[in-house]
Amino acid sequence: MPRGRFLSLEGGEGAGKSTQARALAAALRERGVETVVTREPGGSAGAEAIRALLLEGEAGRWSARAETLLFAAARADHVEKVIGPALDAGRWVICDRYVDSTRAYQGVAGGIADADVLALHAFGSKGLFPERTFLLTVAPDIGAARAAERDRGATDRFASRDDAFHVAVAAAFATFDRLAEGEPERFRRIDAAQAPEAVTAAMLAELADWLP
Ligand code: T5A
Repeated sequence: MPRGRFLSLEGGEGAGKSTQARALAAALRERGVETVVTREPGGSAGAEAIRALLLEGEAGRWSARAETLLFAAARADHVEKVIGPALDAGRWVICDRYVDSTRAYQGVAGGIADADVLALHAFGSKGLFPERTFLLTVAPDIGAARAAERDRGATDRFASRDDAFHVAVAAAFATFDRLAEGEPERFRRIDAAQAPEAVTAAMLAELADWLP
């Protein structure tokens, strides 16, 4: 049984990651590829319990260090209980956010050193990285408008943070844009301002080398 492929979707708020995770999974299933869609934070029972700790409560509930540890703990459970077994069973896994989100939000935006995020990832999740990461790019104001329309006033701890945090997050993703240039085999930049069908088609084109 060949091991499945591990894909992740990253990008700013409202870029369309969840929409595209579902659409890409449907397109892969149509091609006969058994596909699991999952998300972070969360994705396993334990990680979903940690997600509630992370997304609920006031903005200053956790320090950046505590928050980084919680994300790493959630990911460790997710990898052990869901992602690893699915890949071992030959299924493809599409993960809506993964460790690059920690590198961007807690790392660049929260001031935690990338080396520390990666060291926690090496310990907690045995350093498992996706083979391909789609970086969905959209102007922050378009993403924010999409998310606001979807949420209609409801927010979580992350979405309710102040403008300075969101500017820092935009800077984080600009940094990863540059990082992606250094790792072109894994990262594929996708223009997420296009219509949803065009975004899905662009991701499929970037998987052409693996598709049956
Ligand atoms: N976080 C997460 C960290 O700080 N560190 C970490 O390590 C991790 C893993 C998670 C929060 O946690 C933080 C980052 C986040 O702040 P969440 O509730 O899981 O929060 O939500 P997000 O991942 O932030 O999801 P987003 O709000 O960014 O939304 P998506 O998934 O990018 O967008 P989606 O698909 O829900 O689409 C938004 C709206 O736009 C429409 C959709 O229909 C929807 O209404 N849309 C489009 N409209 C026009 N054209 C398109 N191409 C469209 N695509 C989607």
